Amino acid sequence: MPLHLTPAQVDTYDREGFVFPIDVLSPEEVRSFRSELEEWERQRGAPIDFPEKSKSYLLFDWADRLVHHPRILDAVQDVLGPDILVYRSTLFEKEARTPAYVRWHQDSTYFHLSPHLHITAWVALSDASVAAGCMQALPGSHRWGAFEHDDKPDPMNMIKRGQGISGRFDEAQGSFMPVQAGQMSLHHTDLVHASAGNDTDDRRLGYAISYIPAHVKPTGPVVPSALRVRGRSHGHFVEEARLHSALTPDAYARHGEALARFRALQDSGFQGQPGGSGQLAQSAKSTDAAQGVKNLNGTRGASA
Ligand SMILES: O=C(O)CCC(=O)C(=O)O
Repeated sequence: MPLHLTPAQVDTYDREGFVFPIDVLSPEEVRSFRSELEEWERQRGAPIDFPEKSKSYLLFDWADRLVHHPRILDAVQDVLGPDILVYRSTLFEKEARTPAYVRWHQDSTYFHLSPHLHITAWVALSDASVAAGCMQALPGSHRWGAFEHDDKPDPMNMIKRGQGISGRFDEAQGSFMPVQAGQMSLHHTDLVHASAGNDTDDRRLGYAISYIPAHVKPTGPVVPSALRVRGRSHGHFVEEARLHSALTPDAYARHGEALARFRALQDSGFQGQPGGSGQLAQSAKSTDAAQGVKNLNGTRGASA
C-alpha cells in the first residue's frame, strides 16, 4: 500500500515518467519557506543564484526542512523504496516576466549515476502555471533511451552549462505540468523535459530535489556526496552531515566541498558520450572540472 501516492499515481509515473499534481505543503508552510528565502534575498539585495541555489539544504533551514519533509519523502518512498538519499537540489527561479528557460534534456546524461533510478521532486513555492513557465515533458520518453546532448550556455538558461538536446524536439511542446504553490511533480531521470519563460507578475519558484535509492552507485572518477534522509545508507557516496547551523562559515565550508564534488562530475561532460565521464582525463584536462577532480581524488572517500 503506497504511503502518499495513490496506486494510479504510481502507475502514471511508471508509464509516463512523471506524475503531478501531488499535494505536499500547507499554505502556511509555503508562506514560511518562501518568506525565509525572500528575507535572505532582501538582506543580500539580489535574488538567489549559484552557489546558494544548488544544494541549498546544506545552507538554509527552509531547504533542510523541505528535503526532510515527511509528505515529500512518503511520496518518494512509494517509488524508490525505504533507503533514500538526496543527491542534489536546485532552486529553479524565474523572475516575473523573464524569458528564463531550460532546453529539452534528460537529467541522467549528466548525473553520472547507475542504475538510472534518480527521481526529481519539483516542489512549487509559488504557482507554476503554463503562463509562468511550468515544466513540459514528453510522455513516456523515459523509455526512449539516451539522446545526445550538447552545451549551449546562455544567461537565461537556468542550467549552468545550458545542456540540452539539439535538433530533435525544438518545436515540440510536450505535456505541461502545472502545479500550484504547495504541490509537487515527480519526474524520472531519463524523462525528456524543458520549460519556457515566465509571463506572469509573480516569480516562479520551484525547489527541485534529486532523490536516489541508496543502492544506486556513482559512476566516474570522483565520489560525490549525498545526504541520507530516510532508511540506511549503502556506503556508495561520501556522507553529507545534516545542516545544524544555517549560513555559518562551517555550513558554507561543507556546502562548498559538496558542490566541488558534484560540479567536478557534472562539468566533466555527458555520461556515455564522447567527452563524457568515461573520457574525463582526456577531455577535461584544461577545465576547472579537471582541477576539481585532481583536488578531490586526494580526499576520495573522506567525509564532507
Ligand atoms: O524548473 C524548471 O523549469 C526545470 C527543472 C528541471 O529541469 C529539473 O528539475 O530537472
